[in-house]
Amino acid sequence: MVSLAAAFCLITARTPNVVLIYADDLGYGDTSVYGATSVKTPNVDQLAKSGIQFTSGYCSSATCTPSRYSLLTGRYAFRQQGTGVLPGNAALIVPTDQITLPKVFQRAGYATGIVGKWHLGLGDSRDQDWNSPVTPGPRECGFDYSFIMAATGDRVPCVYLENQRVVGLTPDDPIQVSYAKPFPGEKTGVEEYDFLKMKPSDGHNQAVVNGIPRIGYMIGGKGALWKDEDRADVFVSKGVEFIEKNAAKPFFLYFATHDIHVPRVPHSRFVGKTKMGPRGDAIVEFDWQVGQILSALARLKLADNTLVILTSDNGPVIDDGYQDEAVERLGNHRAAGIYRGGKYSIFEGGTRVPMIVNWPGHVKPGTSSAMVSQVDFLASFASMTGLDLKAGDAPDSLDVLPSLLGQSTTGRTSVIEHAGTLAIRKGKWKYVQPSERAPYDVSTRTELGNSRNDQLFDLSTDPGERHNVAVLHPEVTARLRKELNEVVAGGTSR
Ligand code: NG6
Ligand code: CA
Repeated sequence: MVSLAAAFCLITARTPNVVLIYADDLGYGDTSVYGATSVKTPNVDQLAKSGIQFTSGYCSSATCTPSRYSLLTGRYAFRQQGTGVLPGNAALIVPTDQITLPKVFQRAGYATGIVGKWHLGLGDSRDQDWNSPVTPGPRECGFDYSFIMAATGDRVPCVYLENQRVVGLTPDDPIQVSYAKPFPGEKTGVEEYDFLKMKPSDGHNQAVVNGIPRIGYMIGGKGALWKDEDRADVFVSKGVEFIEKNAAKPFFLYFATHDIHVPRVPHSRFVGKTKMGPRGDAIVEFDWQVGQILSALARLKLADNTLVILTSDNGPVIDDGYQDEAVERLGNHRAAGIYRGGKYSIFEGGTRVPMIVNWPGHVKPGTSSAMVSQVDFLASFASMTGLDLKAGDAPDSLDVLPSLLGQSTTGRTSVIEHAGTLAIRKGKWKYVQPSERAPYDVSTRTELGNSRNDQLFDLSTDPGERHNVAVLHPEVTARLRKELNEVVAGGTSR
């Protein structure tokens, strides 16, 4: 008879470490392996070519917070109010009494860590004291270790938190954060306009940190303020340190880069590496980070026992509120590949994202058209580590492990896409529910995809969603509308 402890060892002995590299705003067509020619991404390409490159990988929503919420909870974000793009002082939105992706790994004896962008709120109210440990946060969600930025690069507080404490803070210079009004004496992006390193194209005119205007106000914490140019180096060093410290145990590292989100301020090593300006250079900086994580795994002889997933939290955006020449220097680069729309959009460009799974010697290299969503990672890794999910846990997470490992091409049969408006993709069909929302966003120049009428697209012949065939196929439209409504009303889809 196998003792419980021995059984535990048997399971953990054969399950790999997992490193999830989560890009911000990286579009389907932004890497060379997915078709880009104006930027070279050798590390991403190598990962894809020696692993499985998915062509129907989805994030759950066309913006950051809801996608990250779904990734960690296995629940579609449209089910919970308050999962839209959060300010930097939002309270934690992930329920701490429920299963999460890192808790799945913790239960299997893994060390768990997050390095990078969080953007799921911290603390239990909007008046957190940033001068003390801010809780609840990553730890209460299942991460043993965290080194994070609270929200986005363009939102205050512009500091890192390590294990939920602001890094580099000194007692004589406490930090204060507000999303309501500037602090007495604080100079904003409006007053500092002429001196800004990067000027806004929309919004982004409040606190000025490192010469860059942000959203929200803050004062104090001078020794804690980040330098955008160093962020990739900082995250890489913390990510590699986590891997080194846990090399002897199984570990799960959620490595969530700031790249290629705005403000795009890559390190001088990457400036000018593409003709596309900061947005292209940020892709190169992202690719460099991927390379650094992979070489650390190789150096520590962990590569063969580590499953690496690379994906993005939403589709691409070109002008996201700063004058960084992304539009002017785009050339013929198609950030969403053949797909229409991008970040914020219900068209495929919003949620169909790059997705790569690599596990040397275990997954057979190739491409896969299996439909998989990031909301499925929780149930899939529960399956991999032998954890039975209870009814009600992770209500939208499906076990697609065989597809993730390239042993099946089935994947899920349908997926919900979310950009405020909801859509359902099933096989070749995609149905978009009618919406009163605007069809186009002028400031980001995004085709949002909304229409007051039902929309139906045949993605097999029309991946670019140009021809609404809802009136030609009323029965398909009705069937998909019904299925979408059932997923919404049912509270679960598992
Ligand atoms: C928008 C910001 C944009 C970006 C986005 C969130 C303006 C004008 N635009 O409100 O710059 O921060 O929110 O991006 O402020 S996400 O990837 O975190 O969802
Ligand atoms: Ca994002």
